[in-house]
Amino acid sequence: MRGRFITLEGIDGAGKSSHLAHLCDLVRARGHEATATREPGGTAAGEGLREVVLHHPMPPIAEALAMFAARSAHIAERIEPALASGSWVVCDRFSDSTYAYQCGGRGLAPDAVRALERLVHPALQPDATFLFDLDPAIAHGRQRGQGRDPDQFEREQVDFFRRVREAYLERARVEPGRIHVIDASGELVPVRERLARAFERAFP
Ligand code: Z5A
Repeated sequence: MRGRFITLEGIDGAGKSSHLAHLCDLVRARGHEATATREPGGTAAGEGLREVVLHHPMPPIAEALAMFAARSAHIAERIEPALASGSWVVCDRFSDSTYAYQCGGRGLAPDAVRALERLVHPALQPDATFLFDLDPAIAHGRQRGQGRDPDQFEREQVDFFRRVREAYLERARVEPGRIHVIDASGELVPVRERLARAFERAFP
């Protein structure tokens, strides 16, 4: 039986990467195989594109094209084969990120991203998306604690992340059945419990 496709979304530092392994455990506890992956990345070409796009500023449409180039390889080489084999795929970011960052954050017209979606994954959408929602000021504080050089997105100002967050929340308002908003404030354990409850709601 075909696996399910789950994506994690949120502004930088909202905590999604911290919960990816736990989400895979929830999937395995149901008796399914879990494949964890991320965007941009997940393939050799995708990881190469990730380096370019995180460290070389370019126009918003070029960023979107690079994200979808990486996504196209990712779908063909990893996501579709895993789903076809029955594995559930848990992916850190997918096309909602492009709407949130390139449209919400950078001002790209959503029609451009819709066109790329139709081209690159006309028949594939996540079965469920968990959106880690957090005040950008708190997320920024968490990231400062990581002690590594920020990439070009992480160097953006709080206003940029407010727009990204609003774009995410707008998508969740439009697609409440797919996008489950998780309050990502507070300690890791309560956030994990909220994620577990949202997982139960998404896959009863
Ligand atoms: N991007 C884009 O523009 N368009 C696209 O289409 C796609 C991506 C796909 C790379 O993504 C960048 O690409 C991203 C958007 C852009 N922007 N940036 N930068 P990424 O997913 O690789 O990078 P990220 O979102 O910045 O990941 P991150 O910094 O790892 O954020 P996170 O996954 O939300 O957070 P985390 O790593 O789980 O946690 C951050 C820190 O907070 C860490 O030290 C944790 O230990 C800590 N943390 C987590 N939860 C808590 C709680 N509850 N309390 C206290 N501390 C916590």
